[in-house]
Amino acid sequence: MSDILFISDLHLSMRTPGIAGRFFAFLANEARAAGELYILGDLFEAWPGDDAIDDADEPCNGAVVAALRAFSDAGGQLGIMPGNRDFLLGETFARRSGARLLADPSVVERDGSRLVLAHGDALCAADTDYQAFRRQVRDAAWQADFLARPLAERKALADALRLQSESVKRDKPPQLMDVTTAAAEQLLREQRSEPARLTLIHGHTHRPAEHAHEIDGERVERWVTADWSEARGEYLRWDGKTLTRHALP
Ligand SMILES: [Mn+2]
Repeated sequence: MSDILFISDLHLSMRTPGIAGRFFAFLANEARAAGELYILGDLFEAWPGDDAIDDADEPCNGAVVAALRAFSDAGGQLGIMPGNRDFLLGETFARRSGARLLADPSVVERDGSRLVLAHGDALCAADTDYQAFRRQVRDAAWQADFLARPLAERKALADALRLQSESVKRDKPPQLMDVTTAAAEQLLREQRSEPARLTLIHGHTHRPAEHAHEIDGERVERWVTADWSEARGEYLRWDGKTLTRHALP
């Protein structure tokens, strides 16, 4: 029985070579030894479309796809969920990296357990402005219109959106940008299927923690993955029974 590893929120870009270096080492070592890796959103800081893989101005993108490909070519099972930063990860990216693109939410059933996987942004239900924005950019017509623009224009738009979202975030109360208990419990109720034991794993909030919920009398754990920085990274390991949290220096 192989282990499953979970990471999220690396926010890879040219500006953070330390994170990319740690990720490449993690793929070649811990992830390859485990054999199965799920990336739960925001692997990239921004993703203007799959033609970004070959963008000569962003060599980090192609290097990441090559490292993912090396992992999957070596037999590694790779599932990647788009997050709110890289929601335009598409089939070309999946094919070239050897990854399976995961819907948000997704369920992994293993050893009598149901692991519910989400990025986490959809569960920040109190942030109604953000939820309206999320609906807009997840709309197929909006995405088709956006992807029809030249790459340089898409990159400029993505930069503008990022700067806008960072300035809006500074003005919002922190509790508004967290997962609400109601949204988490609604998702868990929808995904409950007896007798399997249920666990929710998500990222996005950059508030790594373990929370306990009670769903119809059953205790359910919600594990929040950590974001990575230049100084540190982290992954969760599922050994078939329990989750554990591991630091990467
Ligand atoms: Mn996110």
